[in-house]
Amino acid sequence: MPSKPILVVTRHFTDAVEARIARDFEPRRNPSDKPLSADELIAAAEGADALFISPADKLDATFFSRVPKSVKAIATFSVGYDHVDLAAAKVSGIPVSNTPGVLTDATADVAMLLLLGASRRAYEAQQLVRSGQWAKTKPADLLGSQLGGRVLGIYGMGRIGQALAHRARAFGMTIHYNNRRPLPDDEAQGAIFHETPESLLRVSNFLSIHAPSSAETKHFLNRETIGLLPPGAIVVNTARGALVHDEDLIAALRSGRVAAAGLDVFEGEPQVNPGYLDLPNTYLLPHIGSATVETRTAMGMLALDNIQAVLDGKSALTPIPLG
Ligand code: 8YV
Repeated sequence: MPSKPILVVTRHFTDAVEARIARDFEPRRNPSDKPLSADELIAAAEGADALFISPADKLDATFFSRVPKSVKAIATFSVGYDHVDLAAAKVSGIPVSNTPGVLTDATADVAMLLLLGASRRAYEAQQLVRSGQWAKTKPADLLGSQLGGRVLGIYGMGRIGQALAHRARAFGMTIHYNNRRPLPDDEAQGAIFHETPESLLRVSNFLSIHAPSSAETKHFLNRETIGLLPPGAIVVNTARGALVHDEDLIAALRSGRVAAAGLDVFEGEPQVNPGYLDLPNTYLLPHIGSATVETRTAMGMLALDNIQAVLDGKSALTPIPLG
């Protein structure tokens, strides 16, 4: 029987994914489940056929200049690939794949949770219950703002943006969006296209960020763009922290220019700008957008399908476009 391919597995996954890894590969595991250093990843890759990585592994130009020749496939456990240097990946000739599609609903659910959590002051409300102060509340306390009848601006109308639009419509919101291109009518479902982000921001009582992280989108939400939002707007981010200039958003949350923010992602995470932590009008989550058993299993299975396909001499099912 031919030996199984050697697979470097940098994190621990759901039981079903782990069982498939054990069945189909000779795994080289990271016992600690903490992100590996660059040197540890290169050492683990020596003689391996493929790498199963996560966004915590930074595949930069140095990585691709050092990655052992034995490595024929790399799969990241994420739809986002801002941790991969695409130009260097292309030069290396190693196909890199991601996991689009399978985490759309889970992430849109969390965006909806953030819209509700931020608008209904869920953090303050939780604190009140847990601190035993509930009895002291008055009818005018903890008033939030309703979603129905308000405009939700979606910046980046890909799969997740569209899935959020679908949910938000059921809450009575009107959907506006900015995207590189307008969507066909059957995908737009009545959502109103804006040619520019600036035009979108001007009408967005609620803003949800769904664009990928890139040099162009870095700090998209900053003092200037926040200034275009209607006063008292609510901001939600489930995409990447780098799209938000933290100090500018924190200042706007302090002054009330932005009424509340719901954030699942942070620049430099797992570190969080401490300015967010003592603000009552923030609803903060630790990057749980895709964190359901079903979704994390589907992500792992797709990543393994991609690796298997490349090792079998085919294309990955969902390759990252390397240009
Ligand atoms: C992470 C994500 O992959 O898919 C993405 O781009 O950011 C998430 O799904 C997940 O948190 C595991 O690291």
